[in-house]
Amino acid sequence: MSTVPHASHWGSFTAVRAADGTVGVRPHPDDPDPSALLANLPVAATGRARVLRPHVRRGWWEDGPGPDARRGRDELLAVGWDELLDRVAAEYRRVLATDGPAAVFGGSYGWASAGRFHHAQSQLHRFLNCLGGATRSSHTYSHGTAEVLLPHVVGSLEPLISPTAWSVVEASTDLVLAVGGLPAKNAQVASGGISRHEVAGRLRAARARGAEFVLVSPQRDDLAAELDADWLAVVPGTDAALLLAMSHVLVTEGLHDEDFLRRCCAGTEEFLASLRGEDDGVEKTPDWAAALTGVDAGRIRALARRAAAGRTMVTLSWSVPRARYGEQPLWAAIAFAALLGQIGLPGGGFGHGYASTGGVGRRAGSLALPTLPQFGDPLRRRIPVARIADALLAPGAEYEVDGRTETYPRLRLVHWAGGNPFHHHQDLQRLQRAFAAADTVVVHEPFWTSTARHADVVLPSTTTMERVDLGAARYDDRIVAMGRVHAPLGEARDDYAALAALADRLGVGERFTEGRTAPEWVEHLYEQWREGPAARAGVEAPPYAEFVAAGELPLPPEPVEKVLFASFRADPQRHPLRTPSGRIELHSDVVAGFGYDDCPGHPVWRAADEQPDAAFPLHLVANNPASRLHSQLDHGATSQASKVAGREPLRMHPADAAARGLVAGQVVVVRSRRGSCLAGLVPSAELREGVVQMSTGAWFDPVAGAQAGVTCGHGNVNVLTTDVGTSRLAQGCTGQHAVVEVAAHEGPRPRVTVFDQPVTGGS
Ligand code: PGD
Repeated sequence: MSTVPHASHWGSFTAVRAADGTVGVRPHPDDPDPSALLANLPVAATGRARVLRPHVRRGWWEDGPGPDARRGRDELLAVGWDELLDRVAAEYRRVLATDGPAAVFGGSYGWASAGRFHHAQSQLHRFLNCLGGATRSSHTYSHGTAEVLLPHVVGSLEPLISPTAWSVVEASTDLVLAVGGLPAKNAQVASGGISRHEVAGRLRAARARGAEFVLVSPQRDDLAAELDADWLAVVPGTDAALLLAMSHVLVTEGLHDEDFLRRCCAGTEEFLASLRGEDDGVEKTPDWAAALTGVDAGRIRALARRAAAGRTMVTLSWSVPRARYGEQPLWAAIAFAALLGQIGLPGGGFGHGYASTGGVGRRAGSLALPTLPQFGDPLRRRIPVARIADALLAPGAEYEVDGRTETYPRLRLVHWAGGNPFHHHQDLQRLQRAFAAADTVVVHEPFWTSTARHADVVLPSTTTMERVDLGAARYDDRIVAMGRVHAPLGEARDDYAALAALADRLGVGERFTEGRTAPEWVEHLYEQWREGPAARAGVEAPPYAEFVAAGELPLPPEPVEKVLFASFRADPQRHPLRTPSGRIELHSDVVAGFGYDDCPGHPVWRAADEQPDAAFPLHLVANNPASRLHSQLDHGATSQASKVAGREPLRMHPADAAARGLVAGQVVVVRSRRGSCLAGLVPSAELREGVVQMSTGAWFDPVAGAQAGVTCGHGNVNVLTTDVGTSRLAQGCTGQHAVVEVAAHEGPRPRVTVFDQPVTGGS
């Protein structure tokens, strides 16, 4: 038996390898609340659903590159690394010679795996930068809307990256107003790694001290039951209306802080005029909001008064803006917090994304981490991350974003490593058409995800357990010496090795590798960090060999218990925000100047374009899963244990189930205007009536679906969602909501085949 320290996005752990090769995991002993997702990891070492050899799509191999609707349906051929990389290099030469680097899409969005050196996008971006760059993506699916809006409103991304520390909330907040909740499942995950899961403990301690919680969400279990929260079961997509009405109550009852508004905010008059209905003729009263949100007007009034009566932290989850007009609830939450006048005070104000990952609100280390140099992107051509299908389908088309009019480039070669767009993107049938428009799709993947199955070239990647690396993250309190747990399965190679071999063929091998092997790079990055940022910060880091022997290196805790915008509040003249006014912009002349009717110059409420109707009467909440990280290791033990009749579970209020004659455990078909999928029914009173919930991340299984007369036989929720941006301002992801109908599934039940090895031929 061997034991090896290791790290993942959902926790540090010790990998235990038995004599028969099986791998087990033991959580880090310092972790007070280890994640159940650790149990998904052992499947990676079994070979199930692993890409074990390089593969190529027959049509591409035999007929050459070009748009092809057979992508995703064609036969895959197992071929040798060398012959395949020769062909990929030839395709790179062709595309670069005819259309230049902008015709290569290297955005390659995705969470990939923990590990500073082997981080898949960093590897791919470095490789592409050696070749003159590529079209990349800007912002994220997680919080892309906030990334565009917040600079206009508060001048930075601080509320999202490093809001007031959890320890301050725990000690000082009287009322946590959690819009979108503080779901424990999301706090179990943090990009790059997390050694101690603390959020549940922080919340428990705050409650024990006397803090009270109010949950605004269509789902009651978006906040732990032990916190005794008052639950406002809003209609999905109406949070902005609720917050505007609560703002209206503060102003009409004189509960707003005029001094704070005068000193620290700009555009207050325009915002207040809009609350009075002077812009659209609609006064934003609690009665107005009650009809939209489904929350009684009396409760809205009472909540506004309660928020003004003590120290209130307004939190908005990252999920709420991930919907059409998602800019509005975020801006409305900031405006409500501004009216309360507690921004910059301990435990008051607002934060965006507490518990959306385990990192937000934890120590935000100022210490730079070991980082693979990228050389800089010479092209600097970006598309908004969630507009990938638009770009592939409409080269040359104009689109608007953040006040600019841009043009989509003609994308010929799509190169993806460390992401799963056939899980994460919306309207997957449209994405299939978009991928069909490319000349060539190259995917590096350890697993036969649906993205791998939609590629022309599939390069088998190692998993983290097959390589050494440095586990470190901005919010974590240690660096982990990630050890190699077992040898690569099949012919899998590190993404670094695959890209180095391709770089060699393209004449940039020496530049890409600088003559180092992967283990040499890991040691080099550590030593550079030890002698540079660590030494400058007074961190006594041992030499690499000693660090590896110890297994991890604790990092010093942050000295300050951060209060967001404390210095700004204390002296807005000396510490202005980086907005045009230097203050919090409740109305932005810049945004107003863009002239966007879908995102005017101050927070408003907009009804999503699609509303429930006779054909699709149910709201769907398509949120992140509890049983896996996104789509990662969907075939692992925890994720598989969550399935119902082998399908992704769909939760539905018992009254809605009864009205349709549906029972627990039944296989149902979920339909929207875009597509349909099978699911396993779970009746649950944790939901508001009229709302169903299904998590993202079940691997898209269109083959089985076609046999059953549905789009996906397994339950990938993104066959149901709409592929439109939040607004012309941010063009963010809107995957969180859709409208659907649910019915019993009749007829033969297709087998879920997406975890099987694909049927392949030989070249
Ligand atoms: P993951 O499943 O994490 O999803 O989308 P994302 O693409 O990040 O995909 C990571 C992939 O990287 C996996 O397939 C994994 O196997 C692969 N991988 C891991 N390690 C390596 C490696 O070392 N090398 C290579 N080559 N590959 C590796 C997540 C995205 O989904 C996000 S962040 C959000 S917040 C969105 N949320 C929603 C939502 O709320 N609702 C809907 N409907 N849709 C969403 N999609 C978005």
